[in-house]
Amino acid sequence: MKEQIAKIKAEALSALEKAADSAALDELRVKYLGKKGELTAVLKQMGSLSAEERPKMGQLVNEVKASLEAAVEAQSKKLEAAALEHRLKKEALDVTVPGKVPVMGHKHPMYIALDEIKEIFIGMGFTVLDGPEIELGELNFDRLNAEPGHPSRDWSDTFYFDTDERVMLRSQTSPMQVRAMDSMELPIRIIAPGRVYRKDEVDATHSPMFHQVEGMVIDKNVTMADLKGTLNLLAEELFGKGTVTRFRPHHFPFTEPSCEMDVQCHKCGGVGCPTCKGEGWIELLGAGMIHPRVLEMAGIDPNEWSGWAFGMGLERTAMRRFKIADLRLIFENDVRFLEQF
Ligand code: 2NM
Repeated sequence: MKEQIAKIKAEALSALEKAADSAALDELRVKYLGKKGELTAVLKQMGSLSAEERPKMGQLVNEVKASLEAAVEAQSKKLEAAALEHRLKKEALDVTVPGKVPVMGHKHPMYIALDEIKEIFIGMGFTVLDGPEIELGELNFDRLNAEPGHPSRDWSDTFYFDTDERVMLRSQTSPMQVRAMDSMELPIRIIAPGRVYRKDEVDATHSPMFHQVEGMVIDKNVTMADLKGTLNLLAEELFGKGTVTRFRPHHFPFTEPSCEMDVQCHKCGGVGCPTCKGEGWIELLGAGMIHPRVLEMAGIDPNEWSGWAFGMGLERTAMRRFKIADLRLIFENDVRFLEQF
């Protein structure tokens, strides 16, 4: 019997040491130490022993049982440690691997130009206004002295929402000037950049949606000299110190007198070249003294207050600023083009 126990012990210890995982280990535990296990089977044979032998053998079995339990415990610890080691290796994170550089977008050239224009006017105390693109015909036309029948009100030029021409896509940002006159305290100095809509076919210089910056000053004793001084400063800030400008008479329904401002071509200095199409001058904006009727309709007394206003196309300004030949490039958002700015 002694030999049988010794054999079980040797066999069990060797098997336990080789258990590859916790399931195999558990199986071995049951096989040797379980209720129906080999040691229990030996204990059941104790009845055949003499009274002196029995306690000795009982003690031996208990010792073997204890050492096997210890071996199970030790192997279990070993397997756990190995599993942890394996997981740590598998889930290791190499923090020294270089990251993927994210592709950074950047400002669209037209918005670079707009931000420059905003900075120039903010520096002179102007407030930047934003407003609705879906506008009332009343604010877009009537309140700006464009009478019924005025060519700009034609259905071939304007996107109306209804047959009585009450609601439309704004064709200029001037309705924001009307909103400013209606809601702000005098004096007023504002600019209103934004999208405007006109029924034009797409080509190198036209788009049914484009961007404008308009601006307005209303104060006491404001004259054409203020208009010229301010817009000359804008031209110099945008195109460089010493930029030469000229003002030509023009007509707008909302200003009187009205003018257009040209910038002398920076390429040829006014001689004429492809950039200015041989003209020597490049048209930059329209402007004028706010028509007394426009002030009156806003409840502003034209005998007490006067003002000037201007409007410029943002795409065309950006095209000039960055020497872009085709308007469509501004809208296509081809990154190969945009990356150049
Ligand atoms: C232009 C040209 C000239 C203009 C006038 C006004 C208002 F509301 F004050 F009367 N806003 N914008 C104006 C004047 C716009 O765009 C070429």
